Amino acid sequence: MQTFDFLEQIPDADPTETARLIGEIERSIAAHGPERAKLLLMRLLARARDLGVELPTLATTPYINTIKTSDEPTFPGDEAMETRIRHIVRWNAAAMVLRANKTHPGIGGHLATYASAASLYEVGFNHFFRGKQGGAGDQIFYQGHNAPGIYARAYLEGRINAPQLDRYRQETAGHGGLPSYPHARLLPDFWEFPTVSMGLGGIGSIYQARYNRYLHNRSLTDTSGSRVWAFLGDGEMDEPESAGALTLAAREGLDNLTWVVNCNLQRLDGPVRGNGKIIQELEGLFRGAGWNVIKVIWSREWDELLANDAGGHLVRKMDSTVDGEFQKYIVAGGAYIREHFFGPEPELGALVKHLSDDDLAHLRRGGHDYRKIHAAYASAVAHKGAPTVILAKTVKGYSLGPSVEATNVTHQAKKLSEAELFAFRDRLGLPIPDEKIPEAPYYHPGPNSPEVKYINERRAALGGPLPSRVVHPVNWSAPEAAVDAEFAAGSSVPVSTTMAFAKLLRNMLRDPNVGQQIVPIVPDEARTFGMDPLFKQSGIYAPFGQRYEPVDSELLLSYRESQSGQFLEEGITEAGSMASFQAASTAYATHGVPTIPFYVFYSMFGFQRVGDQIWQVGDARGRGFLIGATAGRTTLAGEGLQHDDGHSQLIAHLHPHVAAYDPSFAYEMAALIRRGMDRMHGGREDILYYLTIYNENQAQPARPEGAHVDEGIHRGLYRFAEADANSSGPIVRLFGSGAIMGEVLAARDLLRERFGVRAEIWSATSYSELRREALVVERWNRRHPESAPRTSWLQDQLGSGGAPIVAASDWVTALPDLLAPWIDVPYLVLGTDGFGLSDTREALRDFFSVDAKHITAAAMVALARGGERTPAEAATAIKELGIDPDRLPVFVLDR
Ligand SMILES: Cc1ncc(C[n+]2csc(CCOP(=O)(O)OP(=O)(O)O)c2C)c(N)n1
Ligand SMILES: [Mg+2]
Repeated sequence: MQTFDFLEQIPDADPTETARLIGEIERSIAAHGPERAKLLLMRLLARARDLGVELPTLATTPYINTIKTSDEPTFPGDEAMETRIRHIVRWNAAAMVLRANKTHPGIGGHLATYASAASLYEVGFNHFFRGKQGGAGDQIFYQGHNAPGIYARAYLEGRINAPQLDRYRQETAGHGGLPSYPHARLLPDFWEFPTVSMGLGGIGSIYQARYNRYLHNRSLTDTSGSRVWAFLGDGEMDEPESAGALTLAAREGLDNLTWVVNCNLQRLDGPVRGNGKIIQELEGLFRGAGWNVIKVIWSREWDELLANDAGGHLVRKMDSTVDGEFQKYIVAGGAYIREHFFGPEPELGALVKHLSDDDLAHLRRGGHDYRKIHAAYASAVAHKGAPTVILAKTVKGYSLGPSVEATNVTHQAKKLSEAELFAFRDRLGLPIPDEKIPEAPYYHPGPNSPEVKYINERRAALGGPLPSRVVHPVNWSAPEAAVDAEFAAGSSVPVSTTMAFAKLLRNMLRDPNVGQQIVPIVPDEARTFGMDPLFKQSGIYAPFGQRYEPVDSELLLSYRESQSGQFLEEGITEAGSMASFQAASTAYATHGVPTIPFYVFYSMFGFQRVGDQIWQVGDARGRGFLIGATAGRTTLAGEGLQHDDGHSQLIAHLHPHVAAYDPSFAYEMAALIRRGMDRMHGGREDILYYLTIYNENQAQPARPEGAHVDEGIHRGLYRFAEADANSSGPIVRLFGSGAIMGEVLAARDLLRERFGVRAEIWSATSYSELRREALVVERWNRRHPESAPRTSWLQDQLGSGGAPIVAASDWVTALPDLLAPWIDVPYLVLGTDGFGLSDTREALRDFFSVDAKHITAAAMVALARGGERTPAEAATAIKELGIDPDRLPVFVLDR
């Protein structure tokens, strides 16, 4: 309960007047009770607000519709026709799930979610959602489990055929199979925004609306004709990603955003808030965050009852009934409702005396009433200055019959008995012959039927069918040579790859070809990465500009916010940053604008923190660059366990759309970025590049000449330096990457100077890409045992046999081990398995055994295994290098 003690600190100019007013309220409470006082106070609030008094908003309002009946606009459609259409869609949505599960028991699918949401979508499709003819149209995030309903509607429109419906959840046959949920990766002409991982649709939609504004404010395209709609479940609102970015939407005044939360009061296991009221809870949450809230709780059948309830008994009962009871009323039927909802108070009983039990059971929830939904959508679209959420109360499994409707098992229902199917058909009034019912046939009234004509006319008037994903052809010009020419020359002044990246980014932002399309995204770390000078150059995006003079305004490189700012400085939200990344990386399709996001973050807080969103971007067919900065378990010294990343490269390998690279040198990084952009926008590959960059200053060599270098950087491996031809001694091959390349180069010197061993240096830019190609080759060989075996880039570069290999990196040993099946010489891998800890770089590299001396020792052992040195010589080397042979490996410490 809120306390009002603070009031005593505010001076009161007229205590007598205050006392008089309080006395009035006290008298009213004494005479009429607290309910009337509540009403009086709310009336006073409303009047004061009309008179321009700014008052804090009430977090919640009574449990009734926000829009009063007399304010509802006339429903503009043919309601009877739209109801028939909905009935057909309902039937087919259920039929496709039933048929799929009959043919393949256990294949899955959902009946109940769409059954509750059908009207919410129908009103959108018939009256609000704008298609893509003549512009980008609206962006719609469909709640994932509604997919059958969305397919069924496309079937009625003639965009999907019956054989396709029959291949729901049977995708491997190739074209025609329908994915379980909205997956652009799998059905790229249809779905746009992946949503089914709960919460990601919510945060994604907010940043999509925000990105629409960004594109507009930066004059990259006119997005004023687009609205973002997001449909979420009430259970889904528990996800931090659903609720976590609400304030951003309000702060930035995103009135181009409408959410519809389908409040069917149930999630998968049971009630969302059986002991409370989810709609009220969400109302408080959204209003507190600054959203416009519209509750659609009751259908038109309740209007009359509410109007006749002079004593306020009905509202009171609505307010005090918990969701678990509301769910029970649906299951238990009219007599139960009369007894338990209207029964306890005589005034309530009197209100419904004229209604039969059946009538009571048909008092609908507002989310099933076209008129109420339309009024809410119309009001949302007209609302200025803030996003709107519509909290629509519905019944889960609505219309599917008593075994499904509002039961606790409704979410997973995939079957209806024959009797239930007959009843369902009768309820929907569809002319499906009795003998066909057992096979749950699809019903289509024919392409020339009034229903199909109607929906197609409605969609034509609204700009074409939805969902649909269109990739507009864009003219792509690669950056000019000046952008990265300087990196080929190298630098004798030690610089980190992070500094080099900041320089490259600056150059790209100035490039006439791609400069405007680059979208730098940072979660409050630009200074850490040396990117803060770019704030002044490019500006930080701020929809309302800069309303203050920054503290550093005197300085050359000040903090500059601007409406046309290019930087997305997101604040401390990796999830928000990834949502921006998704919007930016898919803008080539959504808006036909090939923006190129560079999301730069602490590598530790990337794949493991927002991995599901990176996966989602893969589904959405995003194109862009993830830059994992401060990478490496030992290179980010001093930060310790929660910061030191030694495994994101391995996680990245598991994301099929991600090409992951660990460049050692600035020229490699520059080449990778150039090639990456070209693949994404020149070659139209829907891929992400993940580059890890480090904060250790190292001398940057010049780029060696040679085709093997050019190609090897991208394939994942090339020989950076040959063994010294002017001396003798056995040869070892050293693989290095990232900052550990510095240790590898130092090991080369140690080996030569102290042990008479010559080393070849190989730059392993991507173990991940090498393995992928090797697997493709291996698969071909496996399937063609009689043909001459093909070889991969890795095999071609290494040849068969030859010098043993030592691979060292700042990553877990499993990363270089990805290549083990294809290496036929001794292959020793050094890495950073285990938790990180804080210390100096030097100490950490000794601790994890990835420094020059450990690489040297491993090289001696590798030579011993290859027979070019004796085991005794290797043991001596270990001793001479000061390595304790019996120290336990890091990853078994403290187990
Ligand atoms: C991140 C994540 N966790 C769990 C699930 C599994 N799941 C799918 S639907 C669902 C319940 C959804 O309830 P609600 O959001 O209320 O949607 P409704 O079907 O009731 O409309 C759950 C837990 C998921 N899809 N994603
Ligand atoms: Mg629900």
